[in-house]
Amino acid sequence: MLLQGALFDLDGVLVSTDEYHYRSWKKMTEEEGIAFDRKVNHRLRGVSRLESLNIILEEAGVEVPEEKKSALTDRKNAYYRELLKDLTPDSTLPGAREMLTALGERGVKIAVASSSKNARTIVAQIGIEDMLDAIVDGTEIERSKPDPEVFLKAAERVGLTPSQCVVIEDAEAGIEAAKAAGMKFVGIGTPEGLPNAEGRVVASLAEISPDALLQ
Ligand code: B16
Ligand code: MG
Repeated sequence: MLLQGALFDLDGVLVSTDEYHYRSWKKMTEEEGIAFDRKVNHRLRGVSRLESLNIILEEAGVEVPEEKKSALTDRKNAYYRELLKDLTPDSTLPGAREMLTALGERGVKIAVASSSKNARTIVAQIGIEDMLDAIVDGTEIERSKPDPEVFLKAAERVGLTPSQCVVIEDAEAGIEAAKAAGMKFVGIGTPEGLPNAEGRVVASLAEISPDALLQ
């Protein structure tokens, strides 16, 4: 029996906004004299904005009073939203658009399940709204990945049970969330970058067929 729902993470799976996140965190941390590199950035995949800042500060050994944190995350988000203006339909990652089309033709329910509060802007910029049955984003959840909340909400939104859904994720936190939700999963990236995906990893959506994804 093939699965009936595909729940896609957004950043790093359908579109490479992960690079924009890196560049905007880098700009803000450089201005503040806070150490930050790509290795730390990898830990931010799928993690909420405030939690991302906390990870950066912890890695850099810097303490910032709670009340000052929102000024830093707001500034990072302003830089990030400026970069988002460059997104076009051509910005979708290899195989993403083809996969959404093929799944839609098979009658599979498709949702975007993202920790990002900017997810709806991104979806609109890359022009995939019409291919989706639901979007659950960072504004609708209380607990970000690895908590399963975003995926459970997305399954509910498309009228399916967790066991009928596959999650497609580029983040360790997202794979953890899929497992906690009781869903199948496919990792996008490398087996080393996603150790908890237990080898169920492909480099991009161009490397897997719709049927293989649904098995
Ligand atoms: P925002 P995803 C996540 O999106 C990103 O991977 C993560 O790096 C980011 O911190 C998070 O969204 C919050 O994003 O600042 O736009 O609300 O991978 O879950 O689609
Ligand atoms: Mg992601």
